[in-house]
Amino acid sequence: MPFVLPDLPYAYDALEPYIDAETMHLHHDKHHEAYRKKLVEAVEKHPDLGDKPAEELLRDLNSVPEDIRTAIRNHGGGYVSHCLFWESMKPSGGGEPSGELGEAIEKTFGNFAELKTKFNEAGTKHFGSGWVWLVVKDGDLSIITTANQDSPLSQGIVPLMGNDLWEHAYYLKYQNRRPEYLEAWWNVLNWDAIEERFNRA
Ligand code: MN3
Repeated sequence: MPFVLPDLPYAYDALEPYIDAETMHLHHDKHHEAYRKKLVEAVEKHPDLGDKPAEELLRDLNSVPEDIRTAIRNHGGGYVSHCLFWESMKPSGGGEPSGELGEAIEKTFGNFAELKTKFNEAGTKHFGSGWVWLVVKDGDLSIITTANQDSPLSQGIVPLMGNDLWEHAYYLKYQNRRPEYLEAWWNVLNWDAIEERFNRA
């Protein structure tokens, strides 16, 4: 099978109290697994796609055979974005990034607090399911949201970190209080991983 469900890089309850263990189990074991499974089913219809990484398929959706394009967009997007999501968090995370990413945040947003405010606002205002992202777009940092499981990669944009705005990501603990979940998320961010992504971008 070409696409595997990565193990969480920490225990299911490691992000408590910000993200509860039950949500992590459902989110990783059921939701992420469902995207992975449907991505595999789609790709299996076109053996000619070979072992192309999902990221590559998403970057060039127009070259994906039409009969599976929507499936790749939805389930490939879901598969890839969730891989990035788990890696962007860690127990006892949070704080502020330093180094070149820290400097770029100051240059673009003025300061870290402003990045956080703008990111949370964008995530709160986004209607329905989707993601809010910190990305590198045309060489600069930017905050965007995408609908459903659409990946920034399909717009030629490099995602550095993204928070999941689907209710499955927060409803058990936060119910309809999405802003509270968005605020709490900053306590579990793994800035080392995000900085590394920035340095590669
Ligand atoms: Mn999700």
